[in-house]
Amino acid sequence: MMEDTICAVSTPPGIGGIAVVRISGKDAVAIVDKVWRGRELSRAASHTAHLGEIVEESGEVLDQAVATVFRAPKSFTGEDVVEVSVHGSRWIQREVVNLLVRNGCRVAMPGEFTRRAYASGRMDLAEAEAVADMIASSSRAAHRLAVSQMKGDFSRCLKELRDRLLELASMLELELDFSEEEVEFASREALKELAAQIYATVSRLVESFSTGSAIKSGIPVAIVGATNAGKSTLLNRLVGDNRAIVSDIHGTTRDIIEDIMEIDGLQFQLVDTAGLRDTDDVVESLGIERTMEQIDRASIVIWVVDSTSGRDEIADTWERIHGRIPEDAHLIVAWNKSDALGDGAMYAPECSLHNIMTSDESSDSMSSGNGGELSSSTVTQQLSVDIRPFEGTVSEVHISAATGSGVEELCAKLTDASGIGEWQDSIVVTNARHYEALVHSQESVSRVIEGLSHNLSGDFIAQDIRETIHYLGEITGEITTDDILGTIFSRFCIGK
Ligand SMILES: Nc1nc2c(ncn2[C@@H]2O[C@H](COP(=O)(O)OP(=O)(O)OP(=O)(O)O)[C@@H](O)[C@H]2O)c(=O)[nH]1
Ligand SMILES: [Mg+2]
Repeated sequence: MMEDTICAVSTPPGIGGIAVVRISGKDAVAIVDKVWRGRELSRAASHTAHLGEIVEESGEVLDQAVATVFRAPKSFTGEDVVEVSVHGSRWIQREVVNLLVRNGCRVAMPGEFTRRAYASGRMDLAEAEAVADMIASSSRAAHRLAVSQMKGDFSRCLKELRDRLLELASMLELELDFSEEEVEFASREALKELAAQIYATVSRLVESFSTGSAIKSGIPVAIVGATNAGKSTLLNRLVGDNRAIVSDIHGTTRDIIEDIMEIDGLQFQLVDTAGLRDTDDVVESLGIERTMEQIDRASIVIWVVDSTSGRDEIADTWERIHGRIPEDAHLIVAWNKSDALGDGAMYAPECSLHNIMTSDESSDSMSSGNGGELSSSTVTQQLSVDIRPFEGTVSEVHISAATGSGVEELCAKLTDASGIGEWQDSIVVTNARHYEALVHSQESVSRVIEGLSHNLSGDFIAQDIRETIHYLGEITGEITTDDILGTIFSRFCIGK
């Protein structure tokens, strides 16, 4: 396959000012020269650009173009590469590719340029996949992750892990060679410590995936609450557009309404939902079911509460949602309509999380040994409905979706809840294939640790270490089958 010289349009399909046709392979320069009128490219130095004409066999000029020459191995693919910039008409693009094919090129398969870059050792598999991620990235944060991975930060970290595992394995294997003499080259304690360090690093990478994948595809945020709480008003305010219908009729929104918002380069997928209440209306009930599904899959739930509503209403909504919020999700309680509360009382007495979320038992336990909690528990005692407490991460904010007051603070809370801060400057795993391999390596490292603490024989432990090395190698492509490579690169588009 690598004998072929391949070509494809590398710019997106459609009409543009210019289009770039990329040619890679050992005959790249010679083939372009056959259709090129201008300075002979085979005599041009690497990394130089030349103005000329693309000429058909009949002598007819197809287009004026610029050809940039990159010589092996200092090119994207590691092979000789020519990038020809032509005018962006669809017809020109197609004819140039046809002309190149008639002169000895083969049309590239999806991802084939990147696959060649991988095969020639220009980049490892994780870096190659980062190229695809970067092409697909739609927010600054996703782009930043892809760039860091493409530069090889992740691969370096994996290489370091691999080296340490090899060190561990070689110490154990050395012992096996001298097993007759019962020597211990490495103290078990030192080995255990090394294994624990490796486990910690792998675990952190595994843990980073939920943030990584959220950043890559946008963080799912469900906006939920009772009817008329102001959810749609809030959605419109956040996306700066009249996206959803707002009215003072209860049950205005009956389906989910999605939109995207970016804060500091981080993308959030906002979903406005049907308000929660008992209803006989079939369509509204279906809408409410969808609301519940959105809560299930949210990383962040914004519970919009109408601060002017009664405590029982608020408690009723809490009863409906609190069991559905995923354990690792963040709940932000947005006390809305703060503008309608009047000057005297800043907030209605209901407007406190403690008031809403504590049951009698928990407020008892909270108030024990803490005199400051006394007043809250007094309030709780006045409550007629028993509300269960929430174990997850909660914060609250007072807003007016109508005037915009407090919304900036809400956005800051969204950024906090995204978890991005914790991962600043650390390596974040964004790829499901890498995640899977890391989970496998985590499992085998934990067996190594177990083996060491149970004083298992060295060859058992060495076996688990080799398995860990294998899984890590899968990520960077040191250990990969053609099948895996085929699947990975087929996801790229043609020309990449
Ligand atoms: N004073 C005041 N009114 C608000 C505020 N936010 C929303 N409203 C009003 O509350 C009413 C309901 O607003 P919506 O945004 O439609 O409420 P919703 O939660 O989407 O309601 P459903 O779609 O029925 O579940 C409308 O009349 C809004 O103008 C606010 O911050 N202050
Ligand atoms: Mg609505």
